[in-house]
Amino acid sequence: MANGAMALLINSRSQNWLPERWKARFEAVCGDRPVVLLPDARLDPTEVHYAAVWKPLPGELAAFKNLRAIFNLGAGVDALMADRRLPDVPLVRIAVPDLTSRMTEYVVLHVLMHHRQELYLRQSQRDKIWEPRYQWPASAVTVGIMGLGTLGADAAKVLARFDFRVVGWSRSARTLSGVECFHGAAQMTAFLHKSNILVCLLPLTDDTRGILNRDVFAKLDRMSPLGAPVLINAGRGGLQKEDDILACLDDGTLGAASLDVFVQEPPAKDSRFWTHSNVVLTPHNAADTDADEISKYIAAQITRFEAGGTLENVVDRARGY
Ligand code: NDP
Ligand code: OXD
Repeated sequence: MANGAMALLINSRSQNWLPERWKARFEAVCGDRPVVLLPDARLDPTEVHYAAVWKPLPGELAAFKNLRAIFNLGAGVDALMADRRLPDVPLVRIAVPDLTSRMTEYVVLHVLMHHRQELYLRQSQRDKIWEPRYQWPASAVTVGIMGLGTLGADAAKVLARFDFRVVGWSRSARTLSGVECFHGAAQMTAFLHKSNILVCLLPLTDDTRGILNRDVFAKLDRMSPLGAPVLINAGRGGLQKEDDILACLDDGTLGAASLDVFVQEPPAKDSRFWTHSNVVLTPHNAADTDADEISKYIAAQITRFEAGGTLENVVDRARGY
């Protein structure tokens, strides 16, 4: 093949993905580069130069000896980082305005849901009770965002525009207008002490696994009109200690939680996350990836790369994100 092929590997167990639609979108933007949806027994693996993947099986990419780059069809690369046989070529993650806006919608929706007492109001409606509680201004509540990367920084900016007080926490020092920024382990407690609603948009790495635990929840500020703090996690399930979340909801350390991600997805049918009155559960769709936007993003990266330019949003494998 003159133009090395693009292999599309989408784990068919992933819900909400239509592999044929992705193939059609890639074909529309890849010019004369063949786009092959795997598995395809006719494909010679040595002809593949690029792979666009979502949760391939561990070791599956090792078959492609002439790969030049791997494009993850999502922002989080934890599943790929766990593959010990991942080819040593640039690994690119998704960072596009479309995905960022979707995540910001999710964060704003859930912050407002808790701030505007929607859990109480919906229950009141079901019980036919007309008992409004005082509605405090956004400026009385501090939203703490863990992870000030592509997604966290945008959510922080939009929440600040709503007049929430916004604080953020990252690995390295960041500066964001309207956001009080903290970084590193040494500043984590100071960050937590200020946060009433804790939003987690961290990647899952060796450093962040299990970071959402009782010790962290106990340090959140309880002095806002919300009373008990609220957790919103749209990062990854592996970031959270799920028994701690349930126990903290039960004993009032946490007032409520919005969870989009879980250690096991979907959670077991008998998991209390399905039925807990203070949990808002969504099925890992805070920010879906859009085939149109992402195929264009990847095709543009390949064109630039083949013209001698650099790939953008390449994962730093030592950091794990
Ligand atoms: P980025 O890589 O742009 O940002 C990651 C942020 O986390 C950075 O600010 C980084 O710090 C910070 N961080 C990483 N490790 C640590 C640490 N040990 N301590 C403190 N801060 C840390 O990622 P994105 O914003 O694009 O995405 C974040 C995550 O969101 C993804 O990894 C994915 O898991 C999840 N996601 C979930 C989706 C869903 O639908 N639920 C959809 C899309 C993404 P620094 O700035 O110093 O590098
Ligand atoms: C992602 C996701 O990482 O969908 O993009 O979770």
